[in-house]
Amino acid sequence: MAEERTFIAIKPDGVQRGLVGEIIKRFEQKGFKLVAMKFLTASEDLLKEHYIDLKDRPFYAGLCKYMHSGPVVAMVWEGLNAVKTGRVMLGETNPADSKPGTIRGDFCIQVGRNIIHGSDSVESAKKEAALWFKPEEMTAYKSCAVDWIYE
Ligand code: IDP
Ligand code: MG
Repeated sequence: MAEERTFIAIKPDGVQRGLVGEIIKRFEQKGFKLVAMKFLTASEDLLKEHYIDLKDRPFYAGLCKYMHSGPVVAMVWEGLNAVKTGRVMLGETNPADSKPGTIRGDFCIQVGRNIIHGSDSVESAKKEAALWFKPEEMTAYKSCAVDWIYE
């Protein structure tokens, strides 16, 4: 159970606004384990595939363009309920509905510039991690804090 993984990406606006450290800090401090991370400007093909479920939405093209407009920080984080808890830490899709204390609630205003992505299910987390990372880019190590985070 503590091995559940979620795919998190700091979007180009989060990078440009200097929020990379703040966002990584929140996942580290929560107790989640960093499994994989890279900094890249994602190709349009990768982004179209990443958001393929939204291909019929009117904002799909603009979303892919926004995500391609600069570098992103792609990450895989691991821990108990990492997917669901990750989504709680992000806040609602629309920052206007996100509570203070969440990443979107604290740092952004509009849905089209909501600074961070997080997988919405264990299944999509697996798909997304495999899309963004090669198997050899996923690390394997034991966190020294694990026995102090889990009972
Ligand atoms: P999520 O990121 O919270 O999972 P999704 O519905 O999967 O939300 O949408 C993916 C992304 O598409 C959102 O994070 C946001 O960047 C963008 N998006 C969603 N709805 C709109 C919209 O109405 N206008 C513009 N962009 C949107
Ligand atoms: Mg989504």
